[in-house]
Amino acid sequence: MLIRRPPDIASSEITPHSVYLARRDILAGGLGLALAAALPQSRAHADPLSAVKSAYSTDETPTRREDATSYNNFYEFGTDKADPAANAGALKVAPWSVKIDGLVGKPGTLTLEDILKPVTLEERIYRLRCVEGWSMVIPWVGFPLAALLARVEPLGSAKYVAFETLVRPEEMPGQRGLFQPLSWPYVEGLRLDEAMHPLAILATGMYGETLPAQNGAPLRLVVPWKYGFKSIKSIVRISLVEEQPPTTWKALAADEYGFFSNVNPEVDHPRWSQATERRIGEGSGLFAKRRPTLMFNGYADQVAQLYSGMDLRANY
Ligand SMILES: Nc1nc2c(c(=O)[nH]1)N[C@H]1C(S)=C(S)[C@@H](COP(=O)(O)O)O[C@H]1N2
Ligand SMILES: [Mo]
Repeated sequence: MLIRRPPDIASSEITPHSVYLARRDILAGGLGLALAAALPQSRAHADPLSAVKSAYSTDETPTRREDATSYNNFYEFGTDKADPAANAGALKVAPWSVKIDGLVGKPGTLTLEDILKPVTLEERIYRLRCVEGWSMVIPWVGFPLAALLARVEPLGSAKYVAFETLVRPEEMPGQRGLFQPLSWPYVEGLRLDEAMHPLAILATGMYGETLPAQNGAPLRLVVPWKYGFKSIKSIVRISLVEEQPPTTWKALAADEYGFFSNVNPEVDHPRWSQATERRIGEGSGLFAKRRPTLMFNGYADQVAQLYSGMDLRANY
């Protein structure tokens, strides 16, 4: 694998300065949830986060923002963990629109502003568990994917949701040149009932600020009970479909990465154990602590029923 050392660029230089959202007032939502969103005008003048935690948040200590924004997987910007932070500043995130098509009553292309207008953003602290054995705890700012899907009115024949990332080689160095680690666009998918689960969110921010490009600006999926690669970044298309859609990592190595990719400490990756994980920020090298990995990444109470009766070894 080609490894390049990226130039050292301060994170303040690579954060998009555009801001899509004005500060919103804290609202009390249904089900006793306190929902809120407050996004700063820019990183340099970041307002303190006044959002109230969603009922779906963990109370674990968040990973340091510097770690969550400098140790990334976003192969469109390179395969090294430092590449996205070094290269993603070139991504133009405004204007942005998402095509929503397939088996829906109301297909169309929505701008990011259209998508966000009717939603109330919530702060939700979720674990993101990567398949290679590391995890982070990130305060996301987002809204349930179900809210967007309901707006476009899925037809009865829709069984899966397919997602696509931007293809723009001029801005994405991983999409040009001799070494192309993946085929583009990066694609992912969920079963419709998984996509409608309230834990599945579309995030537009983290740490009370708009998403840094390296974390998937301006809109990315977060599915906290699945391995990290399901959480597709910089989404430009969402399609409702009848058949299970192709997914990037399964297309590359189907014996290693399945469609479901639920975090499961009992089902090893063919090349490594999935029983433990390293929490980013908790020591490194010889001093790295390892934690036991939890079934469904700790969200079993909420999501296990989605898979009742399924053989999770066969459906990895
Ligand atoms: N488009 C796109 N989305 C992607 C990836 C990618 O390479 N391209 N990498 C995935 C993987 S493997 C992980 S672990 C997470 C990492 O998200 P983070 O960098 O915000 O922690 O993004 C996922 N989403
Ligand atoms: Mo990953």
